[in-house]
Amino acid sequence: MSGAADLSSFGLGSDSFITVLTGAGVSAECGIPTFRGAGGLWRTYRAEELARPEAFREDPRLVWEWYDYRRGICAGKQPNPAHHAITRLDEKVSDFLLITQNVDNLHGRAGTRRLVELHGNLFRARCLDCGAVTSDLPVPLPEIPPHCTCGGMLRPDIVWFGEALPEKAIREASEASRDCDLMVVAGTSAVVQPAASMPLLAKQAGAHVIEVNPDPTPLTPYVDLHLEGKAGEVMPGLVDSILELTSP
Ligand code: BV8
Ligand code: ZN
Repeated sequence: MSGAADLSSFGLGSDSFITVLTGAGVSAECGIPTFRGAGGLWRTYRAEELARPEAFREDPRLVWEWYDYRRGICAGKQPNPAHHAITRLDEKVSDFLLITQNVDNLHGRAGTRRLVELHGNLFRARCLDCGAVTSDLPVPLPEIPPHCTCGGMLRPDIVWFGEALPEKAIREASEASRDCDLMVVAGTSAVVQPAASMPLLAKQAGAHVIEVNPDPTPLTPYVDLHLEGKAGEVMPGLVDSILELTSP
């Protein structure tokens, strides 16, 4: 389905603040398994079992093997038309922010600059001892678990279940959710908090919310428009429709 839509009733103009919230579904057409879809398994584990601080404490090697496996998958993929469509919004809309739950770095590689990574990034790691953050770890890792130049063990710079999101990311994303005129929610099952509450924050603050997903989600009953389809097929047309209304 094309994403071209009649948004004339949304009252959008050149001064509109446009936000986009993305989840793993936006990267599905790159061949990256989503979390809760069929491909969400690795060996015999589910993401929720390994993406936890307790799992890392118990077996840092196993958790790093999982992350290195995912780093290898993502490093070999290219952004898809959905990533590029979002970058077009970033380049052409004066007031814009992408809020992503994704850690695959594909939005950054597609050239989107105004983005908040709620859950961190697969290609960054943080030292447990000195706190230094590095983005220079080779793919695949030469040693598992990797160590910092200070000798401390590195952990993925990822927000695990039960961990607080980075303060700055939460603040920026929540403010944008409350201030925006339109939020496009693409490729998320809308179950993981606090991200899943952000479209409701936007709606309650008076924004219009558009959902792009082949399937309904818990958010669907609350959105102004649900475009049923794959993000790579829907987003380019939807972005065209938005830019028609917001271009000066
Ligand atoms: C926090 C990094 C508090 C890891 C991720 C009960 C028990 C325990 C905890 C909780 C609980 N209830 C609530 C919680 C909190 C918990 C939570 O929400 N759990 C859920 C599962 C119920 N949240 C947390 O723990 C968060 N922290 O609350 O901290 C706190 C406060 C102060 C001090 C201490 C603590 C932390 C959450 C972050 C977890 N980390 N990622 C890693 O990647 O390894 S979350 C992980 O899920 C990914 O980031 C992913 O993005 C995210 C959400 O999943 P989706 O992106 O939506 O992906 P999913 O597979 O689910 O869905 C894909 C969708 O795409 C589907 O709808 C599908 O239809 C669609 N799709 C498929 N193909 C396409 C498509 N759409 C478009 N196009 C396509 N082609
Ligand atoms: Zn260190």
